[in-house]
Amino acid sequence: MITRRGFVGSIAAGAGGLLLSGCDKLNASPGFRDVLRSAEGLTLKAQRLVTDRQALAREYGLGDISPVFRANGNSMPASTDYQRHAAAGFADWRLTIDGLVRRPLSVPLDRIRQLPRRTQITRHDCVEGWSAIGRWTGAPLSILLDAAGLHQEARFLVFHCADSFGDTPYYESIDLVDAFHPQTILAWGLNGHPLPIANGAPLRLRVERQLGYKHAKFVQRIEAVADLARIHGGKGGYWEDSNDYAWYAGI
Ligand SMILES: Nc1nc2c(c(=O)[nH]1)N[C@H]1C(S)=C(S)[C@@H](COP(=O)(O)O)O[C@H]1N2
Ligand SMILES: [Mo]
Repeated sequence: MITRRGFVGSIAAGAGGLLLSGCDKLNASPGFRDVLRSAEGLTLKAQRLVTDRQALAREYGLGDISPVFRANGNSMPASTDYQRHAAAGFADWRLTIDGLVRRPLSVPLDRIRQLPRRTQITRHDCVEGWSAIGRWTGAPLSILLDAAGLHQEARFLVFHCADSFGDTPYYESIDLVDAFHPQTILAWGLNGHPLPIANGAPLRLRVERQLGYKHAKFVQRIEAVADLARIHGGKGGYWEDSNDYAWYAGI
């Protein structure tokens, strides 16, 4: 469900006071229409695959929420920069959106919280064999992408995170079908509270049609790219590069 709180104003200083149209119908967003247009040349079979991928993940009721949403992987980034932000309640945290975009953005966390929000109760499935149901609230990623304006060549989004395993930062990537999926949000709330650090504060990706490791926590930068070859090991994500996990982890 999308609810609109207050006005939808200019999104970021970096964009010189860009105004959002504030469309409640995300399917009408220019970015999403680009994705569909690019599907026009596809065969019927390929079109069906794209259509399947636009289906919604199941949403649950309030009574289904897990008493504890377990934290997995890194639960506290080690960087002093991150810990300084955490100590300050992320008051000066900004999300960078750059790469193949017309208007690179540096968006204050507050602005992201003021955008139209979406709340969804979904089940998270980790490959390690556990699941949990949580109520996520955040900004639809499509709104931010439309504000940044993807270049025609952009085909993937890379999420650069604030945490690392050893010397390697965590990163993940998705294609534009998932990027503009209505349930794909940058979540800042879990179960009615600010997103806990262990679950990826201040912003974490929810990409509900895919397995847990695709849901990047501690997101600080989103980079639009034409291909994944030059991103770290070239397979599109930390686990993909280090342990050969599948890049597309659909459920
Ligand atoms: N930045 C970052 N994102 C991450 C991870 C991580 O270690 N670092 N772990 C992944 C894995 S394997 C899972 S199952 C989920 C866990 O999310 P949770 O801690 O909210 O349960 O986050 C994913 N995203
Ligand atoms: Mo996981």
